Amino acid sequence: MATPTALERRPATTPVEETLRILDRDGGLIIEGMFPRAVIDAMRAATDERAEAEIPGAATQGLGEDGKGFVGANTVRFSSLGTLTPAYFEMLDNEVFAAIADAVLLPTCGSYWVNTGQVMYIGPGESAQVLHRDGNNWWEFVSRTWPDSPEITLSMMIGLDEVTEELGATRVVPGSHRWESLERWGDDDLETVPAELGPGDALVYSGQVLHGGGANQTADQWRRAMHLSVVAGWLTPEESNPIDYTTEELAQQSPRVQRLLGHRSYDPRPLRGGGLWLKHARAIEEN
Ligand SMILES: O=C(O)CCC(=O)C(=O)O
Repeated sequence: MATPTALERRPATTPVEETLRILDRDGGLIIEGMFPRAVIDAMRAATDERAEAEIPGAATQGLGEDGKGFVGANTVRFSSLGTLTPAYFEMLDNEVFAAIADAVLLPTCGSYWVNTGQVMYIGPGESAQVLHRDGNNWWEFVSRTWPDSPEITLSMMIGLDEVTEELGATRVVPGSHRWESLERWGDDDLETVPAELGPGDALVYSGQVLHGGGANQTADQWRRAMHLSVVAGWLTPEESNPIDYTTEELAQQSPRVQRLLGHRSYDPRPLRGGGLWLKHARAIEEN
């Protein structure tokens, strides 16, 4: 397949079947207007304030100094977003994303939960992030099953502001989710296309597609975006979301939000096997 020169863009009203068709073919697409502007504005106000207190380049994601090519030397990253603003819970309750994630992930799990909910503000002069597949977090599984790996994780990059190529829009290698070799890493210059976003637009992409944050080519502007991803409930997420919130703090949230944040147990249906993430041998919500 020839590499497309741009990712497909569709409005949030697009039937899920059409979204799934493009996702399956290219590995990612942009859904315009996925999140209401008021929610994005509330999120952005909270994250801008918090970003002021962060030291650029301080993120490590457990990778230490060697990981700067991944987390960035002039990039601000932080998580636990529901502790900053309730707008995060509204973002988690998004019906459009739920329909896509259900279709992509429920064939391989009874339920899924948040993998990562993280602000990624790329600073002026930052170089491009190394291209990677989000599914490689579960390398022991993916490396044994590739190229027939089932989908286990689904991700979004969400614009909190205008995200242009110059500012460091995420770069995607369309079709790389179908490559035979997991060791082929893609060429930044030849094979990637930028996912430019407006506020509230989302790049939705398979955990199997190569992508990475773009270089910020400006001298004084930040790329304001956030990442939100989910993973099959039988896998350990990248972030320890459940311990960010008490049961009481999530009591008013929907069952979907409670489940996404690990305050409900894993329901194995319709698969065989017992429940997971139980408390006193009962589902958390029954305790
Ligand atoms: O910042 C971006 O555009 C992408 C970041 C990313 O893919 C990651 O850190 O896993």
